[in-house]
Amino acid sequence: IFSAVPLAPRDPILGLTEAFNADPNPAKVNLGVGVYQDATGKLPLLECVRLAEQRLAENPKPRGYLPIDGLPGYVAAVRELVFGADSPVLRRTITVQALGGTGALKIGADFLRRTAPEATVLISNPSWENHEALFTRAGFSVGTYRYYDEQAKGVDFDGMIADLAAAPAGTVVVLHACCHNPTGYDLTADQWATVLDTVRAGGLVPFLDMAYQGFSESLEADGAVVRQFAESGIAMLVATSFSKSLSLYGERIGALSLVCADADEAARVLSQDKIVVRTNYSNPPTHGAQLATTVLTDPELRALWVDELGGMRDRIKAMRHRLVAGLEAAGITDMGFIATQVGMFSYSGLTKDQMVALREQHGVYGTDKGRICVAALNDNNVDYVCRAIAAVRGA
Ligand code: PLP
Ligand code: TYF
Repeated sequence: IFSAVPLAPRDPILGLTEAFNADPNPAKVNLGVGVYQDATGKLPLLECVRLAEQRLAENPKPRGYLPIDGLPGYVAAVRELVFGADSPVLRRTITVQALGGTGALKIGADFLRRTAPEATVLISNPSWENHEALFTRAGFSVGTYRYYDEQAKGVDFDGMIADLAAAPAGTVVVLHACCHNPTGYDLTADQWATVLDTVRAGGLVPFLDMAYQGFSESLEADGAVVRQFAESGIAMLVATSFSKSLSLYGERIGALSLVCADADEAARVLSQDKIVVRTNYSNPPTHGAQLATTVLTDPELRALWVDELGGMRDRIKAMRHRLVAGLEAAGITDMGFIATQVGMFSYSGLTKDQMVALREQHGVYGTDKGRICVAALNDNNVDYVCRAIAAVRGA
């Protein structure tokens, strides 16, 4: 049965980490995968998480199965974080715990595929590599809407709106709520309002993906788009994740929320989402949910989290400026746009050949499309990266 199974290509991003790990170059720098590293180049264990873990360990609990839709306290805390504690939409919104943002997208995709088998999916061009694969595997035909304007180094907003306006009613539109991956270019508040009008007028189904809440401006500001969509009265889905914001990548802790027309519809939608969960993995794991709930619901730990998240955000911004300054010092004066981008990533404008040369000649790993993870830069590697970029640019 397995003899004819073909070898599948590696994940374009996670595959880079495998290549990085195998590289003997002592100066190597991994700017491939989107993982935040601290000023010493280490994956942080946030203090709020360490304290939450300590509290859980002091009061150990048995590990029964969770409800299919997740730990009730977790689900409630996520809903309040994403939509606001006093949001009018909570009574018609359901939330299920998910295996990271990816798991949330997949529950949503499987649910939509059964509910709207005729629908197609549109993702931004470009988008997170896994969007296309995930929705395609769920059975959808996946197209793109224009997003990145390479010449202008920004968003091709007119192109985006034209493509959304041309989409048939019922089309599922995947939107990055903040910190667009891979480009680092987000929409302005006015542009979001136009997107919402276009989505509503066209009867499209927005699926907001918010993997980086808190990494652009603040938890509140970054979540504003989700609230605006939710309160507009249209049906929508939101995938959220604590992988980055709590540095809990390996706990696989996220959530899918669906904003429905009324409470009755929400109950029916929840019942279907529970079938998706049950037939995939029955119910979610306990530990990450307990950690996140403890941090979100304890005022002291939550304040600490907001502070630590702000620290990660500020450090990334500082590294963007360091990178631009270092590039200028190395003779590259046309990459100042990096300081205007937001989130963990920068679309650097470097070509595939330059990215390959960065990797092979300098041990600096980014994606072939020119994406680099600025959240992995620090004072010890940024000058090396600047010199490497200058070398492959021929400066
Ligand atoms: N969506 C986007 C846009 C992402 O960049 C990521 C990154 O990991 C995810 C979803 C998935 O997040 P998670 O690691 O929580 O599954
Ligand atoms: O884009 C990134 O680098 C992050 C991490 O299959 C990631 O979103 C990358 C690939 C993947 C899962 C997570």
